[in-house]
Amino acid sequence: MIWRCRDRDIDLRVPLVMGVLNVTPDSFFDGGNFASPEAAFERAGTMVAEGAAIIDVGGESTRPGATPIDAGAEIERVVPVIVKIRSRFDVAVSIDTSKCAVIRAAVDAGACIVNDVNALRAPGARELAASLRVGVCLMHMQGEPRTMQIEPKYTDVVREVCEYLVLQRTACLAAGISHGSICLDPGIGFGKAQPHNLALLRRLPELVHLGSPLLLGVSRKSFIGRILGTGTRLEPRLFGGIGLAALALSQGVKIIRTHDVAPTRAAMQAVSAVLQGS
Ligand code: 8Y4
Repeated sequence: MIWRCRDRDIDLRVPLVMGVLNVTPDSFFDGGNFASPEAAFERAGTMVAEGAAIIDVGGESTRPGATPIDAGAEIERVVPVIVKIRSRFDVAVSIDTSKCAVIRAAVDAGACIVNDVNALRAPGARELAASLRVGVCLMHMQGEPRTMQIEPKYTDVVREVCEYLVLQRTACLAAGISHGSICLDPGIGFGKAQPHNLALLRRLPELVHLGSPLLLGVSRKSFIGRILGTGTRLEPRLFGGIGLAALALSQGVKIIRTHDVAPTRAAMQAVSAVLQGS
């Protein structure tokens, strides 16, 4: 299984880590925020050394309650960091954005993947991704970041997430994006209550069955703190997240998006070694 990302063929026969790099002066600190380009670049170097195959660069916070910024400001934040990462490391860079102008600038700077929590629903985004031949990650979200955690509702969350992802994938194919360039993501925590997140993680094979590689982000998310009853403390969330990454991998997920590259990579290598024999 190969993920075609512009000039890069990413081999997904082995599971990969996507390292989170937030280039945001966000006051809601999750340990993944690096305001200056220098600090962000240094953090990227650490994640590459720890075994990240992809660095996910984001210039706008997508968390609940975050305030949006304009494309110009977002470009100013992410482009210098992408250029510097690509000049020093042979690593794939994904751009975490929904905006066409940011996609264009980031790919021009050296990004080869678009990670869009809005699944390329912005006008012209699918056509742009098709013309750039980038890899795309289509993520499910109910509602929009500002209000998505106010009473999320589903009849069957797994069925509805699957239907949404298939619909968005079909629209991408119609716009000219190659099947081999598409990966899917259930969007843990994006318009989901606790039982919804747990159902998605319990029934990942139904998402794997859709036939595109699956990416999953659970790292440091609040639903883990809720499981553990440890509030906002990061360390328990880290350990819980490692367990969930192992669970996800054993169910067929190919890419784990995480703030904690080294421990996630070790857990994945261990799980991967066992799965080799199956
Ligand atoms: C604490 C730590 C509280 C982290 C909230 C968070 C995903 C994603 C995000 C994901 C894909 C986040 C950009 C949310 N999550 N992209 N982005 N999949 N594809 N929240 O799960 O990390 S940001």
